[in-house]
Amino acid sequence: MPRYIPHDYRSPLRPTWCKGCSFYNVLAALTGVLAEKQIDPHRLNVISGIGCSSRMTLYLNTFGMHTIHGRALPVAVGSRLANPDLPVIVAAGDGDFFSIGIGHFVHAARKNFDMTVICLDNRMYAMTKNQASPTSCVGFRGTLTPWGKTSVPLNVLEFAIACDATFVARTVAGLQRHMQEMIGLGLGHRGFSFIEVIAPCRTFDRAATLASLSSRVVDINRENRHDPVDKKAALAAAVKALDYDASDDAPVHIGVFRESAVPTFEEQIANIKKTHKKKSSFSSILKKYSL
Ligand SMILES: Cc1ncc(C[n+]2csc(CCOP(=O)(O)OP(=O)(O)O)c2C)c(N)n1
Ligand code: SF4
Ligand SMILES: [Mg+2]
Repeated sequence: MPRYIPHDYRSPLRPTWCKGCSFYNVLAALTGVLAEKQIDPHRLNVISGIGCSSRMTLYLNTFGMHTIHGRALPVAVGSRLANPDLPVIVAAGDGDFFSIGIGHFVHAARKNFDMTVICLDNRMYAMTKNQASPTSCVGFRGTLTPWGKTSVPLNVLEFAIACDATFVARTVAGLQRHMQEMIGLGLGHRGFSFIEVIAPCRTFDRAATLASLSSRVVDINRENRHDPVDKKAALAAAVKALDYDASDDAPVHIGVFRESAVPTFEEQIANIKKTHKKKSSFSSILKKYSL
């Protein structure tokens, strides 16, 4: 008999998300995976930033911190350093990770901190009522771009692979089983795992529906036999990730784009501590530089 069912990971708070928001599906996938893996709620830390997506921590019954816009990753890094035995999930929006917080993403990925990073990508700032984000399409009309956004969208998969994230995957919020599979693989991966969940905003984006996005997915691992271990192949696959913007029936590529086995930051620090026994105190450092 399993000890936990998905409902056990839900807090008593009722989500304030709009009716039909795709984030409900992400919440269901997350609690589904946690139950599948029978993770103790008190053995998990879920960290978010600020945005509709970042309200995720409030609806979970685990440890968690709903932090500051763009600063979920530094807080997650702090949590990993303070208690490397406590697994960390970071859930936030495209604006949070790739606008204000993009610098943190580069270094957390590159250093390979062991955490599962889920980007709920609705390709806009929804909480502040419809502004363009780095992942919005060219021509996106929002409150601050009434004549259309001019810059090209950031391809977050290509970017994460370039930052040497050791696990990079994509799914769609309309595909419950696939979403659970990708989040589950990310949780099982040792190191920085990044999962983009395409999760459109029901209120400000009536064009991108979950039904349409889900109906045109191509699973790159099962259908294209993509090998995520090969970095060049991973980049080549990721370059095509935004091709689905071209037309309403263009394929949406999903699956594991990149996977590599590299020691985590935490493992490397533990190793250094083991092999370099000589302790140096803060006061001895100050003395060395006559401060
Ligand atoms: C430091 C700071 N800058 C700006 C804001 C205003 N703000 C709140 S949420 C948000 C954008 C949210 O976009 P995203 O992270 O994509 O989340 P979504 O609401 O789309 O899920 C902004 C700019 C803030 N709260 N704090
Ligand atoms: S504004 Fe959009 S993203 Fe935010 S809760 Fe409503 S539907 Fe979801
Ligand atoms: Mg967003």
